Amino acid sequence: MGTEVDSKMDYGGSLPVENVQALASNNSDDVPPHYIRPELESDEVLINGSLQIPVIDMSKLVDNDDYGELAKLHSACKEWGFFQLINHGVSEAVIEKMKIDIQEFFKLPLEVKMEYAQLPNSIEGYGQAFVVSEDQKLDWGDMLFLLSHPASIRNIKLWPTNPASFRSSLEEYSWKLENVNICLLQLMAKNLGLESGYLASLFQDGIQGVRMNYYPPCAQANKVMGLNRHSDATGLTLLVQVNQVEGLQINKNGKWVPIRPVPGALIVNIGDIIEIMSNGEYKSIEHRAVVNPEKERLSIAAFHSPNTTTMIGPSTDLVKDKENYKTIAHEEFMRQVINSKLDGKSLLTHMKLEP
Ligand SMILES: O=C(O)CCC(=O)C(=O)O
Repeated sequence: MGTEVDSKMDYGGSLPVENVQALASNNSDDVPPHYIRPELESDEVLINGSLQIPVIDMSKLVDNDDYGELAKLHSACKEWGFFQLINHGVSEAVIEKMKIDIQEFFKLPLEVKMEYAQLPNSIEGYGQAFVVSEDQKLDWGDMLFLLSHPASIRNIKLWPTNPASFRSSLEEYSWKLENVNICLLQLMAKNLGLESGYLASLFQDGIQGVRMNYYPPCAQANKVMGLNRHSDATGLTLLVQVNQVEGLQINKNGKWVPIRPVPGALIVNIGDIIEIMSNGEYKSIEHRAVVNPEKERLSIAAFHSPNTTTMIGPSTDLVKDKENYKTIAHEEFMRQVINSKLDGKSLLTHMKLEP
């Protein structure tokens, strides 16, 4: 495991905010006004289960070069920007160990968790992200965010040693997901008509960050948001829901679709960088996490970005008639992401070239 922090990764941080788990443990029905979002009342949420994202079988894609499954993957990336991946090759044991350890971590007393608190000007560690002003609405959740790949950028002091197996669980989990990411990028490149190694080569020594989310129950669950609507700024995100409590919703044609995780599946979504690189053929989709009135919810999202030397812009092979997005340096792109609040697809709007 790496022990150094690469100063190139210090792109900015978040303002410190109150710990939500501690706030929720007061057992009061009163929720401070800066968590209450009146605009949620008018949101349309589809009945749970009435519409679901596609399920893609990785074993069919890899072993048999199954053209039907490849076509299904292509359409999931174009039409949904989200899918559930089954038979992905990451063993249940690896995922379970990670799930158990992160649950144990969030159960620790606040003062122990605070040993891994975010440092000023960095989003790594225990705390919150994307808080950029004193008067913005806050999310009803805490997180532990760690950079996991490449090993040289890890800030190992922020990797919990309690529970004792946490570091090895995350090490193994993050490697396995890194492999799934590369494999999916090869298949997507093929589907886009690019050379199959094109996207994978940009992400091969790229940055992987793992965000572990803890959403406490909230007496006014329908008025707060665990994680506000956003698209992921990165390439591909691989997400697992840790316990049985659902809460992920994706935006489809202006309506919110609650996701029902298939047991054992990884939930995959296209991030802004893949939307940009595909010149808009694949779409990053807005999603959010809602809160349960009675039960805590946890999730683990692994984000994958290209290596730091990559220019973020459309692949020239996909710019047929029109280039739809600007091209900027990866460092500049990341700086913009980390210093913005989570607000739908606003960052991507800045990257769009005029029609
Ligand atoms: O908790 C979830 O299901 C969603 C998490 C998420 O979107 C994120 O961490 O960016």
